[in-house]
Amino acid sequence: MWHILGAGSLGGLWATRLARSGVPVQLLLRDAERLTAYRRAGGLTLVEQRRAQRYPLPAQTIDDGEPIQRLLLACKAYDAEAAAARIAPRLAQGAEVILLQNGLGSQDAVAKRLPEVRCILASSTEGAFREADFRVVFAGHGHTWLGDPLDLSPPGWLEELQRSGITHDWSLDILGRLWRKLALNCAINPLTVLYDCRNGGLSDHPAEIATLCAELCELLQTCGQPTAAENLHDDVLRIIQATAANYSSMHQDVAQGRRTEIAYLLGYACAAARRHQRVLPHLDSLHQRLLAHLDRRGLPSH
Ligand code: NAD
Ligand code: KPL
Repeated sequence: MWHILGAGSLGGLWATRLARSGVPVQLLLRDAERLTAYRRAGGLTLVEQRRAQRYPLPAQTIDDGEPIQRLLLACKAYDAEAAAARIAPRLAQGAEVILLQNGLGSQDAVAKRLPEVRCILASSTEGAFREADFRVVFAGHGHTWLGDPLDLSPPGWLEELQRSGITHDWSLDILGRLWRKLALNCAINPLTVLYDCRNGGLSDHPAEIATLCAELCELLQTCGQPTAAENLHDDVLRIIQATAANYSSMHQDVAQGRRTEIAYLLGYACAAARRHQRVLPHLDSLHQRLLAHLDRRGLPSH
């Protein structure tokens, strides 16, 4: 049984695909009010290639008593620690928790809250968004890497992901994967917010991108992640081209007045540089400009 906390975009995408391949899932909703709204909606709807299909998956509140053996934590990075603390009493001996959060920082916070369970970290390039409450649109196929820096042995249930069409690999260097994605997101997302442009609009700012990539590479080396630094600049330019017509996830968050995950991306990068007493002036200035921008829009800085 997969318990899935967070019936949002990625949680919904995982829950519906697991369930339709015959894997038992149970959704965990915030409170009785959300559970009532879910039941009124008649289940979770997944929209794929413009075709909508409703899945009446079983759901309960996060405070229900049933013990949990396998949990997919599918909330935003800024909600992960509080959600973990709330679910902790339900986790069975030897439970596994899969952390789907982007960026870095939330995984350590969750692991500290749950010292008795195995935390498996994930990094995903899949794309999904919520069109309405309990209605998720599968926007872009991608890949998910899973791994556990403390125990390199793959769990037996990866086969269930395969069967469900969740394309994935077990990574022996999941921290390197997460650092690489963080660096890509730091090089692209904040600038798309500040210049209010699609990813392709960054082609007009080659020098700024190059300087940021150089500082991000320096940071990755300093933090013991040299592999994550390899060809970073080339990869950033490739992604800008390949996703030229898209708005970055951070741009979408800001445009829709939603809280961003800045503290787990650029905020985490700048804090890591400070911890290692590295001066990275362009990264720092980008962080300050982004914080000021969010503040002007009344959005939180954490
Ligand atoms: P989302 O906002 O669509 O969904 C999160 C859900 O978690 C929401 O429904 C929210 O109500 C729920 N939640 C939060 N706290 C809860 C609690 N205590 N109890 C019950 N439910 C709770 O977010 P998302 O887009 O699915 O993103 C999740 C993570 O995955 C983020 O870190 C994001 O960066 C990452 N990610 C998302 C995508 C994507 O395409 N959406 C792609 C790659 C990575
Ligand atoms: O992952 C992304 C996002 O929008 O968050 C891209 C644009 C691919 C890289 O930053």
